[in-house]
Amino acid sequence: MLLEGAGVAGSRTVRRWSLAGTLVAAGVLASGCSATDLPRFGWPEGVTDQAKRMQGFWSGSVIAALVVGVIVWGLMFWSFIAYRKRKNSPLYPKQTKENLPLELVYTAAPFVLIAVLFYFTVTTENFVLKTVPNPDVNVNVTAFKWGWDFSYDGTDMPAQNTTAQQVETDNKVHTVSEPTEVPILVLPVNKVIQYTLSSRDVIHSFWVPDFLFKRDVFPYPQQNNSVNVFQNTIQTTGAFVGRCAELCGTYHSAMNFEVRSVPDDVYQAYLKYRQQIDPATQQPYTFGAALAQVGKDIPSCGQLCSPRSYTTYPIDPNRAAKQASQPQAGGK
Ligand SMILES: [Cu+2]
Repeated sequence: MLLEGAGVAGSRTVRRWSLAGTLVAAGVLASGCSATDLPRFGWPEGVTDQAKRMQGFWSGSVIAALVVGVIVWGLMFWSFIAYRKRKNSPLYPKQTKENLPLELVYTAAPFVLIAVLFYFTVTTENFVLKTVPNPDVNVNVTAFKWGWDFSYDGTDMPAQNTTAQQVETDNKVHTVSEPTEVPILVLPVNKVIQYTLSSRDVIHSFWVPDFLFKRDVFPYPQQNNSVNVFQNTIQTTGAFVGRCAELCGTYHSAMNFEVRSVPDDVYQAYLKYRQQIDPATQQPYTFGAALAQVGKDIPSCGQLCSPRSYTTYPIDPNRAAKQASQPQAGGK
């Protein structure tokens, strides 16, 4: 009789808790909060749609883990207290075994947890890796020892272009690493950007920490069957440092670049200049000269049109140097 009473009280408690849980979930949904409004629990703040989605998944997973943790801790402390040794109590409390409902619960519950985590892992990963057929911008990223060559599809560089380190021999607008200059990859904000990666020599890795995403860059991606295309949408304007994340040789650490996420009118003006001859040099506008010119045309561009990178600076290739490389004047 006593046990039956406890069972009824127990199921009532369970019902109450699940009702409370449902109410909290409904409240969160009704308030219009999205997963990205949740606390980040140490997750860095990414700048792309994809990074935000990953953050939502991370926050949800941590909250789910905490809920499970609280339930487990609650059960632990409840049993410590409820079944503690009392005066005149028997040496051991009543031992329970072969309790089928209980065994079913603690076998099924972890499976449910894993299934839910698996579902959100797959849907988040699919979202991050999804590609649409017609991205707004196509950039080709070619890595080499030890720098980057960024080129824009659909652009046409004037014929005089002769960049010493240029990897591709096409007429596209190219931005290439120079020993004294960090290349700036100018991209429009809130547009779907497709990155097509390939390497001229060894394996490198394209990494922009603020994207919370990196992808190895292989030579001969087609022959290697490597998936060398990904897309993202940058949500905020700004400058974001980029690095090579695969140890690729002596000057691996010098493979810095900068992503400049700018409003669309600035991006269009930038590409327009890159496809014109700079009267000052009689050569096509370099990325720095084009940025400086756009900064004059569109003063609201401000620091975003700074001709030099300001999130990082070139590394001195002199091996005998006794000092760390220093930021350069007019940026970094
Ligand atoms: Cu590298």
